[in-house]
Amino acid sequence: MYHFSSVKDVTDLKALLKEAFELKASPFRYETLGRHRTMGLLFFNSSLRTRLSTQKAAANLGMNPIVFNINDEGWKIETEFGVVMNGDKAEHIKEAAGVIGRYCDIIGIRSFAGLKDRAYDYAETVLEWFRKYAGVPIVSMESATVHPMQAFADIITIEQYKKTARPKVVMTWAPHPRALPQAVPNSFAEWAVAAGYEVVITQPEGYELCEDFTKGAVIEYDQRKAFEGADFIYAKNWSSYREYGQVLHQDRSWTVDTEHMNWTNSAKFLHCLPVRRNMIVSDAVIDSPDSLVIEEAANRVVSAQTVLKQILQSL
Ligand code: AN0
Ligand code: CP
Repeated sequence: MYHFSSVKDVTDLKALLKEAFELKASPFRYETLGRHRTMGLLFFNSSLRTRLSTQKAAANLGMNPIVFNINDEGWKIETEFGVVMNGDKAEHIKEAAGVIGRYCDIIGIRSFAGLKDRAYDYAETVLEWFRKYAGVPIVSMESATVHPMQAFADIITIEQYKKTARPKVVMTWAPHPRALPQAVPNSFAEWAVAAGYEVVITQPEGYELCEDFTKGAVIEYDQRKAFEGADFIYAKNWSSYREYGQVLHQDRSWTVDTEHMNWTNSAKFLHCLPVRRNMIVSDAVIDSPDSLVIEEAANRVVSAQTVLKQILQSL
């Protein structure tokens, strides 16, 4: 593996999962693999889990992680080409990527969708420029359209708790007061389908995701029907793809509460976090023994470490 942003970058998902469980059991087995290697962790946006888990994963592999909150601590970055830089942006992304590529052997980038220009976001413009100008492997730590480290951790968690070979996994839209990207649901859909699960996506009209990511999943607009027989409920809010970046409504009848969970086959509850309680999910559900959100977050170290190990082995 070299760059990492999609399940398409994985040649054998079953083998990668096996490796993930080996690393979960023995996190320090490869503690010298990354010796004398530097991992750059660039954050254009906020983070708790991604920042801490990826830093820990890199350290477990013997790498030296450098965390850089580029928006708060660096020069303001110009991302347009061919412009006269006479405003407040002192540094161009082309030089920034080139320089960081000289300091780091692998670069992780968090750069959320702007949710204004769909073509710009869906071209993964920032990630592409880093791929082009940094000259080292680039890992998405939630970029404009994908969050692969999260989706891989989600799949690890489902593998850990599933009771049948092919569980029914339901991803449900849930309300949120602000416009959120489609990165998490895009990645979860493509990884869950690739893992071979029965995948159902339920959402109100207007919240359909980009079809490139949902091929192989069933779309069911009736949330109750979707939940029937579910083994896992994966809740997430996202803004509209069609009316790009819009919050079409905040219908609280979609909030996952105990009544919703009673429609399922005693499903486990998943969410990538951070989560807004009593908007996305009721206190009772997230606090119940069926909620896996903390273990899911713990698995972020495992997913990051497995991916970084693969990349290190390809250098
Ligand atoms: C982000 C999102 O929905 O993409 C990050 C989730 C990992 N969430 C928020 O901004 C609340
Ligand atoms: N789930 C996740 O990526 O969390 P952070 O935004 O806190 O990193």
